[in-house]
Amino acid sequence: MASRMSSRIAMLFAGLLVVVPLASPAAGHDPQIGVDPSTVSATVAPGGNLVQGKIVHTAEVPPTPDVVFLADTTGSMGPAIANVQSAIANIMTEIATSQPNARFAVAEYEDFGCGSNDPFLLNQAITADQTAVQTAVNSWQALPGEGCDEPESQLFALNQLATDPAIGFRANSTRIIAWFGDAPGHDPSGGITLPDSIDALQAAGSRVVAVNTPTPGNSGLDATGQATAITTATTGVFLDNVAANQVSQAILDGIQAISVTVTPQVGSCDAGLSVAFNATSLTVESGEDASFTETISVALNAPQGQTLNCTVDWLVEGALSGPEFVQQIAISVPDVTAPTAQCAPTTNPAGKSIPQAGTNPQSGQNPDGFYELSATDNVDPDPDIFVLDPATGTVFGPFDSGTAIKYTQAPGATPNAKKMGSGLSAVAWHIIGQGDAVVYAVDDVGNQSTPVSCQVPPPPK
Ligand SMILES: [Ca+2]
Ligand SMILES: [Ca+2]
Ligand SMILES: [Ca+2]
Repeated sequence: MASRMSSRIAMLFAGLLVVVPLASPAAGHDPQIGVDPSTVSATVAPGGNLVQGKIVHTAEVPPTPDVVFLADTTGSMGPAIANVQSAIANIMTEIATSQPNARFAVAEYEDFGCGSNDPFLLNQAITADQTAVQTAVNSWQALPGEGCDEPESQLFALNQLATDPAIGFRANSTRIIAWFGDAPGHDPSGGITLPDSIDALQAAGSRVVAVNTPTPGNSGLDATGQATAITTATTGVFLDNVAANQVSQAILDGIQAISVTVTPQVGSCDAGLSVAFNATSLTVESGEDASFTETISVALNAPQGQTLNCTVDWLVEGALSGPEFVQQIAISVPDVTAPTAQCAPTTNPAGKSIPQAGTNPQSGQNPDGFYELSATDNVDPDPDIFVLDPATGTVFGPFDSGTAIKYTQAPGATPNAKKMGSGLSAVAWHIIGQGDAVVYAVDDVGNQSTPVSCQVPPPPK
């Protein structure tokens, strides 16, 4: 607002000074950012799942910030402007420490129809050059009489910041307007109403941090509810009744209090693996933690004996801020499927087919059976095959798939196995047992097949 009696204002201002303790720096905030844990390595059976907590530590400042410092530079604003001029370097350091790609711009407003006053002035477009920003902020002047009547032109100024390409916002930045003043705005101002201004700010995706600093004789930034309406509509922050010597701290506090939305985005997952979350997204104050519950599921038909991989990008404000926000999932799916064993009649070493083993003990067939042992498994290319004499419990093996055996059922005999012949084409073993042979296979993780019988006819009469 205007001020023609600066000495009187200064006295009144001094009487209103409130000592506010400096905020302790980032108390309680974990300096680590990113998703925790960032890797998941586990074994989950087909049809199973793994449920675990997932914490996303957000940075103190929203990602890729483009921050515009916007000041009411009319007559009453001198002490607040002086405070910001003295601390702007520290504000930028704090912001850039959290987000090294931060950029800044500087603008001011006074009023329409008030002499040479600027209803809006872009002092410095978006830049990474902090010295240029300091210089621009230093150019702010609150001269006695500037502003004329109490309301000023902030609605017009905010609309300009939302719509003028000259500001230079980056395409994927978090647009933050850090605005401080002591008086409400004309509505309309330069033809811009409060709803016009809000619409433009929303369309631009700008977040407004508003700091109201009381000065004598002024009704405040939010006197007509504009600051509340604008900060609410832009998911910003309103800080009320901030003493002039605390405005810079309030600007920083407000920027660090802007909410951010954290959204898990599942990248490419191997077939059979899926990831779900208890919430599509969560919104927290920047610098705070977003706590999700993650459920990793392995499909019943997932490939066994393999490690399935998946990545999850934890987006903050819709963008991936860095590798700390990428989660890697590696799920080992165990082989839970038993092999299948076969005991197929084969030829004797002379190449002569033997009669099929009969079920009729009186059939008079050959007492010896020639069999090829074989097994197949979903994972193990070479399951172990065992031959069991169920009458005595004697187990022979392991044998490789493709092994040919001669099995003789000899009730009363001592079970034994003798190597015979050589080479895969020959019958490799002669096994004697008291009962019909039973064959089963075991894969390399211990799954055991259903046993199959190799029926041997009793000796002919
Ligand atoms: Ca001025
Ligand atoms: Ca005015
Ligand atoms: Ca298996």
